Amino acid sequence: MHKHSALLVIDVQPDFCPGGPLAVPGGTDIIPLINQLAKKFETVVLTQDWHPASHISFAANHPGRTPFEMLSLPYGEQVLWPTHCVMATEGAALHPDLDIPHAALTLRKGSHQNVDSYSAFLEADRTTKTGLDGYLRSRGIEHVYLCGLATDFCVAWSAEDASHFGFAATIIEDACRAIDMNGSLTQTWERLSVAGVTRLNSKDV
Ligand code: VGL
Ligand code: ZN
Repeated sequence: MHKHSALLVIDVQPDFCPGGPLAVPGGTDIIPLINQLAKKFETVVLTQDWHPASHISFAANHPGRTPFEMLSLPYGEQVLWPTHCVMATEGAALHPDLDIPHAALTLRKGSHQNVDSYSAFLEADRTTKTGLDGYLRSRGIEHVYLCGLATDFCVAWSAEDASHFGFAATIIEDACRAIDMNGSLTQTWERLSVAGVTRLNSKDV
């Protein structure tokens, strides 16, 4: 792979895999493929969704609310999720089957109590940066490839922001799995194509 390309492996964590509280169907099936893909990239960044137990995105922190309802917050509409990826718990660890020893950076996101962060670049307030844009830029990266969980949330938001920050962005479609809540996957692909994000099959990487 070109030295100006990086692979972002988004949120491959037990809590998003079958058996976890926010299981993405087929979540573990993509891990062998991701391990193989990563061998093609010199620069690999892993991300972890990483929330305090008191996080604003958890339905459990809003009495009377249930998971998958929407809540209006100062920064916009927030999906209320089952409690997931609580910092330093086993479910928030990198999945033990990930085998990417050369990954140079693990980036944690979503640790501010009052703001969610699907994106690996920008929190949901759309102003607080994680610093990933600067990290990639200072390493000469121009093209970001994305894989992981979940296609229609953290992968999509990260891809859209990568494009927004001036990187070419490509989602490796068969190396992702979606939550697909109320048609969110179809809407997401439409939004991504407007943002200039491209999609590719792993065999074509
Ligand atoms: C994610 C919902 C809540 C994701 C993270 O990784 O796609 N989805 N937090
Ligand atoms: Zn989360």
